[in-house]
Amino acid sequence: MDSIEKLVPDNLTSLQTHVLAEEAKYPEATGDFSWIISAISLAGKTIANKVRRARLENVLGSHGTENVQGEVQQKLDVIANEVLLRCLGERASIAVLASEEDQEPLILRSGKEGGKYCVLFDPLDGSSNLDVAVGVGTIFTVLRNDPNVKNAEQTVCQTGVQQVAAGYILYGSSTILVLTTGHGVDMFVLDQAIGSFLHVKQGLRIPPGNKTYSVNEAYAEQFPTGYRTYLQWAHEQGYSSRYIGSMVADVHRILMRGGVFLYPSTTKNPGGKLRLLYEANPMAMIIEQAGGLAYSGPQRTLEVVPTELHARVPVLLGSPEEVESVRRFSQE
Ligand code: P6P
Repeated sequence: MDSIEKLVPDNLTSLQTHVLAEEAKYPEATGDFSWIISAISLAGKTIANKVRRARLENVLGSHGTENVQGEVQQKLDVIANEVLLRCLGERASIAVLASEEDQEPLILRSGKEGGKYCVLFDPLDGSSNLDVAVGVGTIFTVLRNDPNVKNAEQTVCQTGVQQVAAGYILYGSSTILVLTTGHGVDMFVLDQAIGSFLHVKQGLRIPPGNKTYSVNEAYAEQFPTGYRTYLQWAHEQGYSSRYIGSMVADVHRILMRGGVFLYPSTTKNPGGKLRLLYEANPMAMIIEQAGGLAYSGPQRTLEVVPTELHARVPVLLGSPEEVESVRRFSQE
């Protein structure tokens, strides 16, 4: 298209353009997966608008209920959850939807009825930061439905290596969508003027190292000894600390600049705080696809066998050099 005079400098490659172009590479593709990504995109745009208008529309603060995790639900947790369930619920290829906010998975249809995929998500991770306008996010993962497994929770309890796709939408100073389908990591930015996620980075790679760690040091006394020793070493090495307390924002910074994010097991959360299926696994897939590493205790996160939908794990992820520095001390 070089012949066309470039009077229009605008980026005209949208998420839809990119996903359909990827789909065209696979003759056997039916378009079902692309249709799911389109639903996630629509949900993300809707949630982004509600997040930005939260204080104006008086939807900040607690919804007055607790989720399955026993955490107080923010009004926007419930709103974001409903938006995702409605957008995805209309996709005929989805068998099961599962959310951090709901105890049980939502069964939409069987494999025989066309249910090819399962979509799991944390609708608004970090939502306790909303009232102070800190970046929050939606984390999602796509799995294949196993028609031979009748129990919905068993169907979604797949190891991270089985993920078809994973991504997040960061509602920050801009609205960023990061997506991997197992062939590298792509980044899109929402242009609100035209309502489209525009493709800004292809084949995103995490910097190999960066002397920055991201952890809630208030819990340091509760960490396993090796992690405390690592922190002492990092202080001596002149590391800087960056911690937002919103996983999507913290991990996005690590993806873009390098460094290491860690949420070890603590005496309060001996199995870790972050959820395996819809937080750790999607983030681990993205970080690995970008050339980084992700561990949960001694195991590669993507190989941890889930015991239940809301299973929690410790998380250590980031630049290879930085993750290995932690592992030298944690001896896991
Ligand atoms: P803490 C938010 O509640 C969250 O689930 C993640 O987004 C974040 O990384 C973590 O918990 C923060 O936990 O214990 O440091 O407040």
